[in-house]
Amino acid sequence: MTGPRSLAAMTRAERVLPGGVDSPVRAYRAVGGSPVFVASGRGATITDIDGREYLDYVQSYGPLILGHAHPAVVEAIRAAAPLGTSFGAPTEAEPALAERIIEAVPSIEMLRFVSSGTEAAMSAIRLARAATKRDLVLKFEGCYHGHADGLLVAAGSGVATLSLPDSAGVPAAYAAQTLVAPYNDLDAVRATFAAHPGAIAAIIVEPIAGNMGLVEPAEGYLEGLRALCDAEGALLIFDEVISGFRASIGGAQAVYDIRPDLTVLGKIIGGGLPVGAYGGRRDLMSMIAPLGPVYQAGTLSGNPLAMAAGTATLDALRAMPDAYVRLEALGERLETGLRAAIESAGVRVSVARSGSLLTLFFGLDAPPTNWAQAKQADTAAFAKFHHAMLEGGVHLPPSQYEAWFLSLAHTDADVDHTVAVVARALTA
Ligand code: KE4
Repeated sequence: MTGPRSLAAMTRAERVLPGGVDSPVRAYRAVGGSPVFVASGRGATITDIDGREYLDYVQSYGPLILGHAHPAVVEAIRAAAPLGTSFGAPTEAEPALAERIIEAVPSIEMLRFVSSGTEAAMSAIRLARAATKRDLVLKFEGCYHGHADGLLVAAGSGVATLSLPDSAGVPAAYAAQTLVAPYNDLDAVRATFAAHPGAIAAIIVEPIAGNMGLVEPAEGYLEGLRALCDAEGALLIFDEVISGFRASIGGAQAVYDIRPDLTVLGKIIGGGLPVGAYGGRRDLMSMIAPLGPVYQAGTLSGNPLAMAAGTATLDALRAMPDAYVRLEALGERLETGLRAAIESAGVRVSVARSGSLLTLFFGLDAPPTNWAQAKQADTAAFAKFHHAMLEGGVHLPPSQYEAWFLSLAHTDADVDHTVAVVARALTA
């Protein structure tokens, strides 16, 4: 039950913030009830303003691969702050972080920092359109790339038809520049290119999808996208805002051995502070102002505190040679425990996992491979489960269509405790 201070805080927040929040998912509209307000986080746990502690699998939706308030990250911010919080002038902190990203992700030869994943995706698409002199962009149902107008679109009636706005305020003309196809369906991509020959600037894709719940790419899917882009003269943009530095130190592109033309990053590279980045082939990035004709700018881009937090995060990851072995082991332990709990509860719930990302799909006998399948999930059952987990002291993303995020601060005991709470919540 949400505590009295959180309830009062929500009443206060709703007077001044739409829905009382600064990002819609946080308002619990998908699960009902009123959100807990967080007072603090440390490692794998958060404490709400009523003093209740929770094991946390939201972890800010991905940035906190080290867990909350990691000492190295806090110290980096503490050291940077007294020197000044922002200058509007270059600092060495920017190439310092950029060099670390470029070293880890070979397809990125040059990059530009921005302040969110949305800004990064929006800018990468502008660059792709400039480089190819084409206007159309192909994205996939169930993938999310931030809230830039052209990306808030729903699939048109047919696969190759132009899209419709999926948000108020997006002009039909903007939406029509974006095509939408089902994820994990290469025939649909072929059909889309055939319907729009020479007109598609780029494909943008989450190589490991985390916004319809966790959906992995089918065998050969990413390779197929790469080949089709090469054949059609379109650019391949990997949106690794979630998977970057999470799937491996080189992201999903290293795991699947695919070289995209451009990569979109965010979350982990900022260590919990506002950072996004887009980068890739030097010939493409050299088109970005002030070098070239593609304009993009930002007052707080490359912010020194955010650079410090991101650098500390990547340095901590590099200092742990077994970081990704550990994350995989934690994920496997959690998955194994959840499967056993589901089996003994005799409920229709399927488990999807990729490394430290996991989703339980309620009402589905198998993990979905695309949005059409994912949207069949029993969201009411998920909502009931979410509240039972909260009562049990486990804080999950309040949506069937988000992933759980494990961190290096989670322990085997945390995972085992989570499984025990799940076992009770499934039959609550
Ligand atoms: P931001 O603008 O929120 O930093 O990044 C947008 C974005 C881009 N690409 C991918 C693959 C993303 O997952 C996101 C944002 N992720 C959501 C959670 N799935 C952020 C949570 C929220 O919107 O509050």
